Amino acid sequence: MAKRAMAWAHTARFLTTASKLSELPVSELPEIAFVGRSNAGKSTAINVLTQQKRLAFASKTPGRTQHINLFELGPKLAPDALFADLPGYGYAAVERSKKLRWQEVMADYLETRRNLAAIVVLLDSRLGFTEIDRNLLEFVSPRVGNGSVRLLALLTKIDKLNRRDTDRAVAEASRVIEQAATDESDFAVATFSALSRVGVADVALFLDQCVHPAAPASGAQDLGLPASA
Ligand SMILES: Nc1nc2c(ncn2[C@@H]2O[C@H](COP(=O)(O)OP(=O)(O)O)[C@@H](O)[C@H]2O)c(=O)[nH]1
Ligand SMILES: [Mg+2]
Repeated sequence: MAKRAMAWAHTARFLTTASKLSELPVSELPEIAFVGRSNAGKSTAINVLTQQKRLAFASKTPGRTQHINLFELGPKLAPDALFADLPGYGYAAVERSKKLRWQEVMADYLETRRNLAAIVVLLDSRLGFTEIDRNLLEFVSPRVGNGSVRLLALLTKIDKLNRRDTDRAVAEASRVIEQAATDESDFAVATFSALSRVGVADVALFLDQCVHPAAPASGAQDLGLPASA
């Protein structure tokens, strides 16, 4: 199962980039949005998940990618899903006016994008949900709560934490989600490391099942646990 899900994730290819919502193509394909603070490890995670080194530019300069980048997945002639890489938020050095504009674009996107099927929130496992991530969680929880959108909180850079701190980070993230969630079954927490590749298969499975819900569900139940950390 994981193998098939990972092979599917590897089919990702660049589709288009947009600096505002009106530039995004309307699509009926289920779309998975990747969001997170600048430097949370979003670009790295997308690159590892799709096994493509520079698909989402892992920029050394946080806050730079101020566009929504769309990637297409599935067979070339019959694409079955889209990934949307949203700009990182919370980077202090970004000009205030630009920041506000981007918060608006992102809020609009998360609220109105019709084909949105899942949101992956990337969190540096050493920081967990910061205030700005909690705001985002609260903002999207109505859409997640009504069952149309699923949410995965991904604790990144888990290689930086020992076992005990990993357990603590997972418990804390789960607690935050429980507070925001109306229906917990739409939320999941997973650990991730681009270095050790912990969680790569779990994320692929989660996303694959969001997009292909008829597929057998083995493995998805493990997502709440810091499995192989
Ligand atoms: N140790 C470790 N470092 C990571 C991991 N993922 C990302 N990083 C580092 O964290 C920094 C930010 O990563 P990046 O993917 O550019 O973050 P983004 O701003 O969210 O796109 C970079 O220096 C990465 O090398 C990980 O799994 N483990
Ligand atoms: Mg990035």
